[in-house]
Amino acid sequence: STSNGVAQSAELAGYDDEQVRLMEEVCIVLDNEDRPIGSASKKTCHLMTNIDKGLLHRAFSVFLFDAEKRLLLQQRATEKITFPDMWTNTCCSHPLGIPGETGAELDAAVMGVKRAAQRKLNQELGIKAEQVPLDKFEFFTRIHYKAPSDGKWGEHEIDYILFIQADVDLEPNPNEVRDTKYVSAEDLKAMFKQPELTFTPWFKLICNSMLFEWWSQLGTPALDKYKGETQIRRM
Ligand code: DMA
Ligand code: MN
Repeated sequence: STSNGVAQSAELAGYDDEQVRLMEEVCIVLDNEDRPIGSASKKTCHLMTNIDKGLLHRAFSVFLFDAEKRLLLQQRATEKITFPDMWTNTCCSHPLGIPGETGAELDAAVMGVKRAAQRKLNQELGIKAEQVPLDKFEFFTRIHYKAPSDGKWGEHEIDYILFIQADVDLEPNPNEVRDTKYVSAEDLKAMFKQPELTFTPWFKLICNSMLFEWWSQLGTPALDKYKGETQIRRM
């Protein structure tokens, strides 16, 4: 019942049916400068055998803050094929090779990831599009990073970092999200000290570099200087 037969069923045997189905999504394949050079399935893009040959794709990471400037975290569902059960930022996924989500120039690419972010905030957390309008998302920068998950699967992405401050109603999809939690910066730093909690590699990279500085200036004009960076940060 899969589009590419035996290889797919072998590699994806034993995983959750819905997460296996989502591995057929079409991701945007990039060169090192974030120029789209083709497309490939989510499955193809996340196999370490392909990543080790240099395969790179486009992604986004949303950081959603409430009116009190608390960050919404999610714990990934046990059903996730990559990085299950780990705590991470509000929502991550990929713009797809569908109308509105692709883009070659930076402005168009940013619009594409905002649309993808709105789509996935709904699919993962049940947040209605009206509560996260596209013009409320702020694009900061892009990070290029590579991280193995479990030997077979991993990430190699240019990840667009988006902030949004909005009060939202949550209805988490249990196939995607095991738990959610609003945290202050101090709460998050305390979570990092709890040995039983694990965090995704991209979230740790962003926490260890820009997050706390940006977060401390949320809602002030001083934040503006960090927005819309054109350089890609290699991490
Ligand atoms: C992929 O996230 C994107 C980043 C930035 C790691 P994901 O594994 O949560 O994607 P999806 O929700 O589409 O499975
Ligand atoms: Mn990815």
